[in-house]
Amino acid sequence: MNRPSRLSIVIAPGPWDPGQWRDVFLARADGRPVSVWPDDGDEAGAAPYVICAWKTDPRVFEVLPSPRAVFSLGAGVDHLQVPGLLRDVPVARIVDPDLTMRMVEYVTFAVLHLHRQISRYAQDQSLRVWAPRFQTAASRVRVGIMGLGVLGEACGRTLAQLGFDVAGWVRTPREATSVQVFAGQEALGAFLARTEILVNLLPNTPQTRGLIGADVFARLADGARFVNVGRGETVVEDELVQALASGRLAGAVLDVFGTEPLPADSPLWALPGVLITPHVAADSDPDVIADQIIRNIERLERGEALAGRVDMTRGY
Ligand code: NDP
Ligand code: OXD
Repeated sequence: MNRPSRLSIVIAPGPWDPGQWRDVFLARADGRPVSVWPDDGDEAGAAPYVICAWKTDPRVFEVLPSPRAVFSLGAGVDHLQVPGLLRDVPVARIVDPDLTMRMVEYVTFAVLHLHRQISRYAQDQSLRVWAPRFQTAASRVRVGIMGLGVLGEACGRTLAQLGFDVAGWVRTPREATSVQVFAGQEALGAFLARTEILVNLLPNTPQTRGLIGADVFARLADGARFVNVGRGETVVEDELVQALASGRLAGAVLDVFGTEPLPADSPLWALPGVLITPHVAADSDPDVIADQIIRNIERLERGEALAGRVDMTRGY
């Protein structure tokens, strides 16, 4: 492939505001052509071009089949597992301290919300009831994070600093860092048995899809609670509802769902002890994301390796 001196930029922002993304890229494009698909039509990519995408209509990869690279506008790349996107096209994702810190904030909030029994106190307040309850120290609470990648590792470090007893579950064996590490299917049982607050930060891949269901909930420690910030597809939602309704899970903070927006008739909305947020745990800040992608485009133009490159056969 010839090295292009200047790449044009096609943004395919799916459900996100196209105007905002056009503006942030135009402000940094330094004369490179910028277009939005499908708004600017199928001619958008005057070759050579890259595509910057978020949950876009996969047709973009059929009408613009030869991008020099595809950039996810977020950390996840499951939305890029689509027919039409050729296997040999390099794909990169966002790995950024701004996004990581947002996730650390959210997960710390969610674990503290569950640990400090806040939904019970909120309910008491609504009834004007003054009812102090025994509070366990963080050091006596075992948190388990499924997925100790860029985000899970950072969340684990902060929770450990707050005193929680933190472990993580990963695919590939590695040395323990700031937290204890369990690796692979054979270690999953031991990891779950010790876990009182389970945090899901797994990507959505063929191996993780539907992984967290009744069997996982049954193996957690008594009184376990659940935080889902990874992907809804990794959880069997009916079995989550059942585990919460039966008391197997004592509470949950849920940010991601198999179907988003979460349908109005989902039983999850009304379950006591469940806090729901609309996939906002670690929003992408368009200015930060565009800066990072432009730096990657410059790398591509210089013939250098992309930062945040993803192995799409592994799926994350
Ligand atoms: P990384 O790719 O850095 O880390 C993924 C982690 O998951 C790794 O530790 C990996 O293990 C582990 N993993 C993957 N597959 C398996 C498996 N089959 N069994 C066990 N462990 C597995 O991802 P990030 O930390 O950057 O992001 C994680 C996910 O968070 C994203 O994919 C996205 O879905 C979600 N996210 C959600 C947001 C929100 O707002 N709710 C915002 C941003 C991201 P190993 O270390 O062995 O490779
Ligand atoms: C992401 C997300 O993957 O927002 O960045 O979920």
